[in-house]
Amino acid sequence: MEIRGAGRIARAAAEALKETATSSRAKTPAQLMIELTRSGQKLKEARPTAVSLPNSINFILGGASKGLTRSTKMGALRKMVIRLSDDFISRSTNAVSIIGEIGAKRIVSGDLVLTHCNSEAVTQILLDAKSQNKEFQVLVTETRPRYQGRLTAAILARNGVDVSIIPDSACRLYMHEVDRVIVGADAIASNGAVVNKIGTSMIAVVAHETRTRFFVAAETYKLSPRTLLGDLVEIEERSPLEVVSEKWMAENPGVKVKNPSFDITPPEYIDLIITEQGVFPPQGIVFLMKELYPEPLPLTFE
Ligand code: RUB
Repeated sequence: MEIRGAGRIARAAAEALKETATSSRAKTPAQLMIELTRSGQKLKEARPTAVSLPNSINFILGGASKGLTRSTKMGALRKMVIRLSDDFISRSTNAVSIIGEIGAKRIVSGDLVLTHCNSEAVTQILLDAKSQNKEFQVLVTETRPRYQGRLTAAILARNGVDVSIIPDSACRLYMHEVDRVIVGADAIASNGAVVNKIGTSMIAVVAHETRTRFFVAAETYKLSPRTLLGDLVEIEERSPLEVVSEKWMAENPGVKVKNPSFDITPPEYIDLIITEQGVFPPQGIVFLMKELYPEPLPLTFE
């Protein structure tokens, strides 16, 4: 959790592979590939829900294995991995800024926008809208149990956005005043369902009730190609100590604590998915996914 948010996680994985390639003592390209594959596997296990993580690793290692021939020398392989990592990182940061540009068009002066958790893509949209001198207000949920909403609120306030934090449980009370909800994503399934911070689906249901627009902002490497084959996205379960203290647990030994970190919002509750490739209704995501990932399981690194 020192590195959090699906986009940052993906870029950190790319940095880590670059680091492996740079510092490896492998003597042959084959040894280096084995080492990189092990690093990639370990990185993938770090956060099971953010599909940006395996997508980033597969982009780099898949690219390296495609570019590898019998005559490739160690130095060349190292350089290739470094170049692919840098390429992923710059595509990722570029995608966030394009999403900012596209998404800001959807915000108009006078809007009340609600967001949940802390998403770089959503924050970029709001900051871009602000820099275009649009005057709007933002409600940010606290996002229990780790309060990532405070991060979002602090960034927005520092940039002059009129922002208020509300308890997660106050969403329904305010929803009739909200013009649009914008959230990020950790993974998007082939049917357009969005996996994001726990509580997102509850907000989507409430938005549906009041016919409030519900947008998702996500780079295309959040699309989960494995879901084309019927795989489900794993939901990370975090420590009960994020919810209650160790002391409280000891005093109440009969109480079990559950702490799922993400939930799934079905496509029926989503109006639009904003990506760096344009905006899509959730039902259209499958076509983008097939175009971007023509071979959903192309690698031996899975
Ligand atoms: C963060 C979270 C964010 C998505 C998208 O959860 O759910 O909404 O990761 O973020 P956590 P981004 O804090 O548990 O990692 O747009 O920055 O990729």
